[in-house]
Amino acid sequence: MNRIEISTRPFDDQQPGTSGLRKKVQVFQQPHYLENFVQSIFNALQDYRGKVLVVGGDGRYYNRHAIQVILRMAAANGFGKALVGQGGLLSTPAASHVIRKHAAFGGIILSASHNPAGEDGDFGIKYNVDNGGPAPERITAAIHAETLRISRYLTLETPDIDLDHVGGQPLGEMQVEVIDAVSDYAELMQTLFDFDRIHALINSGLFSMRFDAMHAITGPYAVEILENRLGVTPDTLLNCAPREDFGGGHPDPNLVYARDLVDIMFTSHSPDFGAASDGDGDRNMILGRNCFVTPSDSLAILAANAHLTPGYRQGIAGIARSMPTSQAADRVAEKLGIELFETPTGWKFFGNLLDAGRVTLCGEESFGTGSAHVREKDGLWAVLFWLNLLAVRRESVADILGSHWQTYGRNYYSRHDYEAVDADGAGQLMARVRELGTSLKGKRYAGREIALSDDFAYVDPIDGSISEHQGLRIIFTDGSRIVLRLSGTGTQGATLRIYFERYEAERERLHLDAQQALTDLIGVAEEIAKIRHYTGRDAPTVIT
Ligand code: G16
Repeated sequence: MNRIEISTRPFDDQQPGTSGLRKKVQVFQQPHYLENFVQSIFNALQDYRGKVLVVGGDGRYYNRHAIQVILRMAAANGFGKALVGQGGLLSTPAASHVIRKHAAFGGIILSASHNPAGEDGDFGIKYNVDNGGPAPERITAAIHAETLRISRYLTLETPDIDLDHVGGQPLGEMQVEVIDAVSDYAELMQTLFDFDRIHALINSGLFSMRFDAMHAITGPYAVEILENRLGVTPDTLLNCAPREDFGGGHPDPNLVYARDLVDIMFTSHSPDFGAASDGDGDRNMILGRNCFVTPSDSLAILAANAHLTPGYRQGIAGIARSMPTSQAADRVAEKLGIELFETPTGWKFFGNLLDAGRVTLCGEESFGTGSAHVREKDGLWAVLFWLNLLAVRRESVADILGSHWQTYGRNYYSRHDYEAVDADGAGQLMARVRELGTSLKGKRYAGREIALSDDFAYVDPIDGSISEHQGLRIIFTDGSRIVLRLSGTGTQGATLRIYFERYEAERERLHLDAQQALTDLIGVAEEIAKIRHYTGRDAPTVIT
């Protein structure tokens, strides 16, 4: 079994984005492209010889090939052991759990999350560190620097290894262990939530639900937990057989891309509870009968009710949310007397706060919610959390949402996405608003006065690192906000995200349509940023 050194040249487009490197499959299929990035990861790391690397992905097209490449390279570079999910499959939260449980050195996760898959779809790769979470910016920057100076990579000349049977096999001097990560993950969930109570609710005859895995990685986990352990009937679970092309769909659990589930949930005979997860299992969408819970509200409700679950009965230390996420959770934190942190978009920014024990729950408007149990957001965890609340409170999702607003008021919230727009136009739009900057302060739009207009920067309270240019904020004196960002996860042109938020405390105004409640702010964003002009679009691609 020969270790070989292959000469290569740098690619200039391997800068990790919000969550690793995401590109079209064809880009990854260029000779040496994947290998360059993997070697650059290893080059950016130190002291990993003989240690354990976790490898797995969301099962999309190119997953199996990439895993064979990575395993050979890990062996050639001196890792002692690789833990691989059976079939090459690991949901992102399960990968995080495996890294932590086995005290691995780190992990390589193959996923482009919610982006479509297949030969013409997207692929992605990211590195997670030993706490189980995405590599912080100092490491992703070092990886990027390595991609720009790489001249050779190391691999082995060996046949493919068997990924489908649990057990160990040697690969050069490295041991490969194929593991059943589904049961590990299910057991972790059982320590956090009251499975007996959820089982009783599900089998009470008074409750019905649907879960949509969108043909992606969560399917096997949902079957094991919801069906085998909690007793839902098989027809409750939709699209639970993972496919390499995710059934041709766009596995992003939101009101547009999870349309089949949304249609089921918005009739007079809908089930009581509906939920979906994304390509790699870290996102979630929560629905009730004729009712959508925004991810921002979901975070606030989980925080306010955490004491009703066994895993969080002792209380939560603090809450972190990304800056564009609504401030609904802030009100809960205030009432509970705990800390609230506002971080840039990207789960990697939660890692230090979780490790330091400063926060227990984290959430993002981008359909991500999670806790200190792993260092990734976790789709099924959020579903089980909601089921636990429903089992204890025995109220409908809409009633839980309504009573939350009665107590805390409502943060009306929406995100408008302009997907795959011309990158130059989007850049010009952002430059325009950035230039307007502080000159907007004191100006009045739609009866509101601008209190602050800036480019969000974050100083990590644990390690002092600074992250700048994390989104343009226009904040009004009444607390309403417009935020503009360019997505760091798209693979085509640019995706412009505009976030709108305003707070309402009047009890009789808590049940308006969100778009109507935000009409003024939507108009102000057009007036300031000239969105139609710069994007060439009349309307957003996706409204959530
Ligand atoms: C990733 C990150 C999230 C982020 C989301 C959207 O999620 O892990 O933290 O909120 O992308 O990022 P952007 O607005 O830059 O597109 P995922 O589920 O795609 O891995």
